[in-house]
Amino acid sequence: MNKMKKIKISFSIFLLSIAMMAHANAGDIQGKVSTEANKTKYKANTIVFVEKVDGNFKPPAKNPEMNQKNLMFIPRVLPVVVGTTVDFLNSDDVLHNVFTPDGCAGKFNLGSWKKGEVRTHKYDKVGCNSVLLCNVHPDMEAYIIVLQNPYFCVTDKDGNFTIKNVPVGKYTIKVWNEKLKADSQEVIVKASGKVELNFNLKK
Ligand SMILES: [Cu+2]
Repeated sequence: MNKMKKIKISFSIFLLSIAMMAHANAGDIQGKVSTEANKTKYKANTIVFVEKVDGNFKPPAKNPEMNQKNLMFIPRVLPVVVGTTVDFLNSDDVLHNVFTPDGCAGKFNLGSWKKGEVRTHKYDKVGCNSVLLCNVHPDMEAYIIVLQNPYFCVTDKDGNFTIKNVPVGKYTIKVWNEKLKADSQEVIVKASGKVELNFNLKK
């Protein structure tokens, strides 16, 4: 083997090991939330999250949006990393309001505003589960949950969730649902592969 070829091969091995290391430090936590037969509509919009991960996590560069459209808050539930500012957008032709009676979120009332306008609120208390209401439309309701880290997921309509790229370690995984009992399980994320995890939530 000539010298050039040797160098090329060792460089390829070097690149390959870097690629493998990037994947070896984290894994996905994947599973399903199920409920009692008469509560299946609550499988969706369950927040599954890692309670505590070492480190400090910054809020996302772009503020997550809570929309008011067709007389509904969209999304129904919004998990955010502590310190996140949420944009409240009115997409309807009517005036909407946003307020919360919950102390952990500062009992704010942002007033009322028209279509296309955005007002904001910063969520800075980890563990705060607060409701959002509109004083113009009493049926409107949504929830914002403030978490320590960005390793969270909202279940789809069938209760499926995947929390991606969780650093290797031992964690408590918690679930939050607006109508069902909170639950938790311990998991170990290893350097290889996925962790399977299922929850059966009770009223
Ligand atoms: Cu409204």
